[in-house]
Amino acid sequence: ATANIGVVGLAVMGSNLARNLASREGNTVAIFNRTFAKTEELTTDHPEAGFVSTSTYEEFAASLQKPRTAIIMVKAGGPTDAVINSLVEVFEPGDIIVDGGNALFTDTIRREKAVRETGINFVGAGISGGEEGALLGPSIMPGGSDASWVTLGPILKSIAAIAEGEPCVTHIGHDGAGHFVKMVHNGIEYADMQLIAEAYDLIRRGTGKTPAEIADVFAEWNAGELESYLIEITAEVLRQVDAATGQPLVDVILDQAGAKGTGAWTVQTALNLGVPVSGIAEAVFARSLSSHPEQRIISQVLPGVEEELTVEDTDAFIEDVRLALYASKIVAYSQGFDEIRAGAAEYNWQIDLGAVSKIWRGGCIIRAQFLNRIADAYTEAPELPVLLTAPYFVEALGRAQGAWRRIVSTAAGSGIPAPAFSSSLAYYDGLRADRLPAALIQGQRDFFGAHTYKRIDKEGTFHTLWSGDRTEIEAEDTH
Ligand code: NBP
Repeated sequence: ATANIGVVGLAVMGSNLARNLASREGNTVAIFNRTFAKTEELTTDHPEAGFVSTSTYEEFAASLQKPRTAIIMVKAGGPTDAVINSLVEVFEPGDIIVDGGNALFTDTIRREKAVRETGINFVGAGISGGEEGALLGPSIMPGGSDASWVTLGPILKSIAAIAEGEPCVTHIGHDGAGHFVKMVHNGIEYADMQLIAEAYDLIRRGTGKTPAEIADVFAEWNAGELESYLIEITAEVLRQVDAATGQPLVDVILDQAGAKGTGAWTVQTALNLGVPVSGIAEAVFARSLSSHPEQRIISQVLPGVEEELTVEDTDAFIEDVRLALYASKIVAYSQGFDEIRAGAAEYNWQIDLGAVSKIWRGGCIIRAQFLNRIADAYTEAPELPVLLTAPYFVEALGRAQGAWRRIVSTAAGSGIPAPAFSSSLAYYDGLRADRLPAALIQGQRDFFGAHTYKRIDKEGTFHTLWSGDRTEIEAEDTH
């Protein structure tokens, strides 16, 4: 046995992660892939890595020092189960199997339980940062047991991105906690991308600026409070010119957004938990709407507004869009952290929300300056019920709300869809409202289903005899 760590699955993520591991002092990396040709190719292409190439699971296990540690980077779902089953056969109690793929957290909970029964440790670890992150330093969100973390922690810290001197990895919580947090990370990523896209669309349609000119706007924003990887790459994409046509690339890309499912998982899970992640949901739905061309052709018969948006003061409008984007972004992150808080309560995970925001500052797709503010908020008030009520965000929202309202009403008045901007504002106003029309909904529910209601002026549960004499009676609480 010569290797201290192994990687199974050598597609783009696994290869890069294996190379990252091999580049760190003291690591010898055993590699295995179902199709051996890829293992050979990686070994040949990267002699500097000193990989221990293996062609069977038995050989892979024999090459690892005990307790063995192996990271799986294969397609989520059935392939992951197949690899886990093969490793369980050749590993021994005390060994550690890490799934670094994008597993659904409930699968991770199931797998952790099943593997634990064999005495082998199983850790579901969310890894973000795409192929470049895997190679140079991703943000890593491991779940699993405290015992596994003792062994795994130093290895993961050595390969993670570094943000402000700290490695972007922390033990998130037990069993599926890491994959849960990675899922919400991706949900927030969907919202962030949709908000940026809406900002671009409004500026383009409102000011007539070219994509290259709008790239300059984003580059400028990237020097301020919106500084983030997604804003930075937005400028790059907008500046790109298509070699074949000479057009801005963004104008020749088909406007139908794809998705691999983690955004939908975030929303499905939030629905189950009863957490209003409306901004994230709108971002997922906006991608679905875009990818139904048959419905969008039909929609050409739908009447719109007479006049196109024309903006008088371009600079002021762009500043309004920037503030609307910032405020909506605060809402999206607040909703995402709310989902993590609710998930932790539901699944009994002790998740340090401040630590989560810190490990997202580097390596991952949503890395941003702004995450420092979130970390500060949770340091000051770890039990904060809603992130956006932290003093810093209250001030920022107060500063932005005028612009935010102007932009949402401009979009509606001009027939420009801005679903994430609009729903974020509606969420904000929902939280602010002294009274919500939920009272009327309770009345309706009581009318047709005798679902009962509470009163603001006395204890108890009540029902109005709607089909009788409409007097009120005390009732059993049926919600
Ligand atoms: P893929 O998701 O494309 O998976 C390809 C790998 O899975 C290959 O090594 C393939 O082996 C292996 N595999 C399959 Br498919 N079925 C198998 C089976 N039954 N038994 C053993 N191996 C099997 O690779 P990827 O894009 O590198 O992603 C790896 C994981 O990382 C995924 O879970 C993904 O969701 C996650 N992730 C990806 C990114 C990204 O930016 N791509 C970012 C973050 C996380 P073969 O060579 O023999 O076909």
